[in-house]
Amino acid sequence: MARNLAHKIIADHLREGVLEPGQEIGLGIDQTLTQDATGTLAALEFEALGLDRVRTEVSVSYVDHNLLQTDFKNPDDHRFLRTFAARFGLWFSPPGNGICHQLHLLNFGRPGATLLGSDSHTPHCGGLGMLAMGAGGLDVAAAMAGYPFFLPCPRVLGVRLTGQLAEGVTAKDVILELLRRLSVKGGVGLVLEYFGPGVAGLSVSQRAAICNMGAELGATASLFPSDERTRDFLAAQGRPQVWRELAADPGAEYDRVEEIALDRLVPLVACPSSPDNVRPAAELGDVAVEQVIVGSCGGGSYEDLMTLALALKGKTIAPGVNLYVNPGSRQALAQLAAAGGLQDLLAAGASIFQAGCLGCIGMSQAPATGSASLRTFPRNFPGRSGTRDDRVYLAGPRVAAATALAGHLADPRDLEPLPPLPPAPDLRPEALVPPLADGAGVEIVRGPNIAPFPVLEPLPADLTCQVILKLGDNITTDHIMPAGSKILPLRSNVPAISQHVFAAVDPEFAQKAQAAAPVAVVGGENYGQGSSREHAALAPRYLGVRVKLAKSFARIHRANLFNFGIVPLVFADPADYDRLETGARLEFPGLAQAIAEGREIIPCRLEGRELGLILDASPRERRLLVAGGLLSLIRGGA
Ligand code: MIC
Ligand code: SF4
Repeated sequence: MARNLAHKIIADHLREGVLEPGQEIGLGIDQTLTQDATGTLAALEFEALGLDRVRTEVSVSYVDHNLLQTDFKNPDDHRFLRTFAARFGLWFSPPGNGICHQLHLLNFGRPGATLLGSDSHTPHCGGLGMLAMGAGGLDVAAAMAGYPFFLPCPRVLGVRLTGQLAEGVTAKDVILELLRRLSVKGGVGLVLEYFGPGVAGLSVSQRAAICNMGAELGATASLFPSDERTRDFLAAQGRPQVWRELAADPGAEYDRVEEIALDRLVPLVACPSSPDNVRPAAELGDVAVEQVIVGSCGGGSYEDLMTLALALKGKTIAPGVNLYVNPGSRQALAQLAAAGGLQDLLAAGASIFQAGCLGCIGMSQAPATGSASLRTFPRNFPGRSGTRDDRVYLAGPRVAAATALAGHLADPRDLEPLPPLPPAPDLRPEALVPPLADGAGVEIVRGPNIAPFPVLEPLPADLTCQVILKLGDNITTDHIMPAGSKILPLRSNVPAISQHVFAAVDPEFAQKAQAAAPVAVVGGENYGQGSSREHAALAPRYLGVRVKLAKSFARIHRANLFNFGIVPLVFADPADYDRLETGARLEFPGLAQAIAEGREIIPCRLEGRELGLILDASPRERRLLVAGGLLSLIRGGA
């Protein structure tokens, strides 16, 4: 049978289950990545598994998110991660090297391999033809320990590309076009596999930028074939030996196919405050912009930075605009400098920052009150920039350049065409620390910022809980567990960070939950979209949230809920969502037994009436819930 590439890679790595969409499968994981904001918990979780060394081909611990060192917390965590990596056989990437996804693509990714990362943009490496997926830290810790990664076997959406990108249009416009068509929940349960004659015209870096924001569609992964462009990219990175040609079999079938004619795309912009609120740049010219930032994992490659530099060469940015450049990697910055672009950016009025996530996760670079900010980042969820009521627009580097020059949102096709990009200079200055042959003697240094992992009790036989918060559709993990420069440093301290759960939605949430525990939260469609942060499950669980009811859940958050023993239930009758109000008391008689017995409808009473609530869970996921979470299950010897 002719197979698509996604199913070929899955079949090659299948350790448990059968390749049937929707069924739970266990995949062998070749490589893992963690970053500092999710990595400290993942490290503590790995330690709890009791192994002496990681059991993967490559595991890398990157420091890229928590770069501000305003007190001891972030540097303590970085030292912990450095010594943890040395102890357990991981590569370590110190602060300043760049963003995990950019670095992994350049230095470790290989076609045909699987990669699991504790960051939702891990699918970036799909640009190299690898099956790269985001997950919670606990799943990544388990993969580091050699356990399979469990997920519902995805369906495959083929995206057939034809033609070539027109002048002024960038790779970002390809994924913004898909977001416009499919919405932030349009990719749930899917791998997006790109194919067709348009693929050959895209560089690996452009392909990766497209795969990166597949996360915004809720997709499990995004994937390009591995071809001559992939071979040339790997050769330029000094890694020609890892290349192999990979593509779908001729005539391979997809569950559905979207067609994109690259030559017909126009420059696009995602408007506040959702990545799928997409409109053509040409229609937005009246929006004044005070801040433009070029950078991030999905917009800070050498090609992105050099595109900006070419567009600004010999010009200066509009008065009143702040233009910030956040290189995705140290390599990109070095190449930009060697190719002459850095000089052009400085002369145009840009400020150059260190390589890292920075303003993308509210680690500095917050916009001024009431102002609009245009960024080449993957996300613009409300308040994520650090400024309340922010107005963040997302676009590619050409729109960013045109906007910085005009002082308002602008269409780059109104400027003169750009010359071709100079090839990337052969520079690889990354300061990556390789694993030790034997780390047994290394002392792991823990600062006071690292609190012991909380003990999570098993599920009680019967449960009564009060609904203390009701929310709408597309609630993000940024709503549930906000990030930013003040809260991110608490990622290694669950009791402390839990006090900020839902802080921007209901500042009293933590107190209410602790006072009324056990409690429930109600949401609409696509609950928990966005980041992989497991804190969005663990911290509410710590406060006493035992049940979440929603119309549907986003993939990574759903898995994190199981991992930390919160029961994710879906309304059988969507009208029950409307009937349920804050303050309602839900009774779940015999809950643990109903879950253990594999019942799909979970008995629940609301004021004497039965509510139809569905638990769509595998036998493995049911065991997690009953035990109170994965660590409790493992500690209990299961
Ligand atoms: C994000 O872009 O939202 C983050 C910050 O990179 C998160 C990870 C985190 O919360 O630490 C993600 O994408 O998973
Ligand atoms: Fe970092 Fe932003 Fe990418 Fe998340 S989306 S990894 S915060 S650059």
